[in-house]
Amino acid sequence: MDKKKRVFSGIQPSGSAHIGNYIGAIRNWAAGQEGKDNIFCVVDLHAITVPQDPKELEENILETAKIIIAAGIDPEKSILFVQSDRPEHAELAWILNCHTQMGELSRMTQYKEKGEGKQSVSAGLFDYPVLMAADILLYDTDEVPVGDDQKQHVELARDIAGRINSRYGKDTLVIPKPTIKKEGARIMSLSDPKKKMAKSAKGENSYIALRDDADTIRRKIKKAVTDSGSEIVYGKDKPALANLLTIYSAFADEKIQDIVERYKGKGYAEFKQDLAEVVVQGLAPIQARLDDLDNDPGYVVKVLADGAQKAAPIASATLGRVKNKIGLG
Ligand code: AQP
Repeated sequence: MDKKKRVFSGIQPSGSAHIGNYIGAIRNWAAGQEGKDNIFCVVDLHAITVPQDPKELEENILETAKIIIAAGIDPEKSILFVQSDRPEHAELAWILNCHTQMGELSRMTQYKEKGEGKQSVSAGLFDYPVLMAADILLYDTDEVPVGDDQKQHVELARDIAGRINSRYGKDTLVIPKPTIKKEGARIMSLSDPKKKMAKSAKGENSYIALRDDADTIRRKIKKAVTDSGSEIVYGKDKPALANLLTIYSAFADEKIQDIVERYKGKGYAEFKQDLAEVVVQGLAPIQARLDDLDNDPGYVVKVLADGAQKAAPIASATLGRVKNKIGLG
């Protein structure tokens, strides 16, 4: 029998997870759980590359784990753990650092975007992609389901692994590949369709958090910017509408073409009203599961503790193999 494909992906506990995280990543993790060997991680060491309030960070770590479970990750089928509970991530990251070029990291667009306009930027933010490479490579990962914004980082992980393999032997690291769904790979901000929807974005009207209640969702969608014109059409010249149609399509599980056809002759107001209801209904089961998890915080803590234990032998085997190969055995 063929060995199951190993899947690894992570999410930062850097604020309220939003529908971009869900459509671009978490729902695909949940949908692909069957028949694969899945590992999902709350990547808290990534979150501290920008300043965090310690108490909020602690709360966000648990909250992010709850979101992952509520959105469909089954701890019986997938390993779920917190990155800083496994010290192997930071140790492998150091080894990978010594095999990564400064020039490669300087080309990473997320670093440029997040550092833009800031007076000081941490070395951690610059080095973030190497830690991400360590997260992925530590688990002999075949597939990394991510949103489009993370593609460049997974490509870098492939390059680093390839370089290490050509130097120390091709069985040192497994070369992973990004798996990115075409639809919804980059959900854009509701207030500026040129920017991606992000947890750390300033205005809270720019994103819909998975915890937002029905009235908040309705208000945010009503306020969402639209393009010039009044017809419901999909096209590159209508980026705001294309984004709203993508969100509609994801939650209604309906093709964009069919939605456009149905709204022929109808205006933005009606479309937005319906979109809000589609999102409210789509998030309802996730929010119901979140309520259950809120009432049972001990459960999530236990899932994470078990997950860190299950991840341990995989992580230590890979780290040990790499150390042996490079002469640190
Ligand atoms: N707007 C998005 N559309 C589609 N997918 C997205 N992802 C993030 N934003 C979008 C995907 O969600 C997963 C987890 O992302 P992350 O938390 O690790 O980091 P991020 O990409 O930097 O996400 P945010 O929400 O923008 O957080 P902040 O503001 O803290 O940086 C990844 O697979 C990502 O591709």
